[in-house]
Amino acid sequence: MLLRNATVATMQEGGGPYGLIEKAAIAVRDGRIAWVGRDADLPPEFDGEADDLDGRLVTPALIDCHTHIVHGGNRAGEFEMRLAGASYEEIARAGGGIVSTVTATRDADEDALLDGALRFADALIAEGAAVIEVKSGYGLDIETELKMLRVARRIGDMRPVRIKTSFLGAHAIPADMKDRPDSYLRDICLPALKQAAAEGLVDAVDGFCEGIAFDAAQIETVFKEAARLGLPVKLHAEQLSHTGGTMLAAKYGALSADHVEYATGRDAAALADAGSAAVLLPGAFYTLHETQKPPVQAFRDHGVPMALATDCNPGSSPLASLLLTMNMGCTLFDMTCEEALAGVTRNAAKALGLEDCGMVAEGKRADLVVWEAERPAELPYRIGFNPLRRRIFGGIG
Ligand code: DI6
Ligand code: FE
Repeated sequence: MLLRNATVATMQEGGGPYGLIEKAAIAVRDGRIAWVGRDADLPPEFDGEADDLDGRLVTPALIDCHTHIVHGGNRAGEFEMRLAGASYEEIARAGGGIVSTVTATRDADEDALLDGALRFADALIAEGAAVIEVKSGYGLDIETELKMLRVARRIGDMRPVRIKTSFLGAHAIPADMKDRPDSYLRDICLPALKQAAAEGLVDAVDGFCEGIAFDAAQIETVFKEAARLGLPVKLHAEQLSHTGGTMLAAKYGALSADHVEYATGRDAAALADAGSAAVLLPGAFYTLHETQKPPVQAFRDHGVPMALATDCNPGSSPLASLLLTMNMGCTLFDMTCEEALAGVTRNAAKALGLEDCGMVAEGKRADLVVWEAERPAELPYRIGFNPLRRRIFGGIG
């Protein structure tokens, strides 16, 4: 495959805004990018039959590095309750929230869960996603946590997309163990993690460190097990309050700390030292009418890579669009358009520990999107409009 006369946002660092190359060519061989640069400089060995893109924008394919797309049921009723004045935390404490999705997920069989998840995956793919991270965490028993992860893997068999799984057994305390979070972790969560890891179902280990979920000491027991199993960690941290999750994540060299609205400058420094990314989730911020914005300037100052993701889930972020997520990153979190695009490409790859994607560069996978657009700012700029023209996955498409 040879693409010519393109405007390529390579997203390579140090190459000016967006790593942009105008009048560019991209040569693809064996599903990888064999060459990218100015059209005029194309080496003869790559010359041949080409697609003339007429100046259209090409970016790396998008990456959604934080989703909960495998789940049963929906929570439209809670949406109505929140509109009538109930808070997310009140609903969670009253047995709604995550725990209600747990019931629906336990009740659903694998095929039904897969059907539901594919609808969200398809929406993400239609906007150019090539990698989707999928979490467990709506099972809270061994059988259902494993079922969710198996369904997540099956998405990758059914669609041209790569799936990265995160075990999120420490997401909530099941209703029948409400007052025994430590027993839940010891007797269910950790055994589920061990079994899921033994079956090759886990790429990373996640947790929810929050007043309505687990404290940092409890999450640490899960991280210790992850370390024993040789699995990387990530964490839902400082979403609704500051509970020290970011520091814990940094201590364990996490791939990322996610949400992080209540993170401090010290947290940002710790993430930078640990080489962890901050994953910003404006869909949850928007849905919950939050007002505390993540410390974007501190992340910039400390050089923490900022990723953006949908957090697609039935409760706090019923959002299945990375383009809208980019728009929200700009409008709600004051990110630049370049930061928004890096957030769903290069930095999303970092948040998943992936080194073979997220940039248009020699040797990376040929996961690309051709947009009906001339410049990168057109992607986060529009709302509810998809300018995708062509999606290339592993050199095919
Ligand atoms: N934080 C979130 O945003 C999701 N999980 C989490 O720990 C919310 C999940 C839900 O409300 O169902
Ligand atoms: Fe989440």
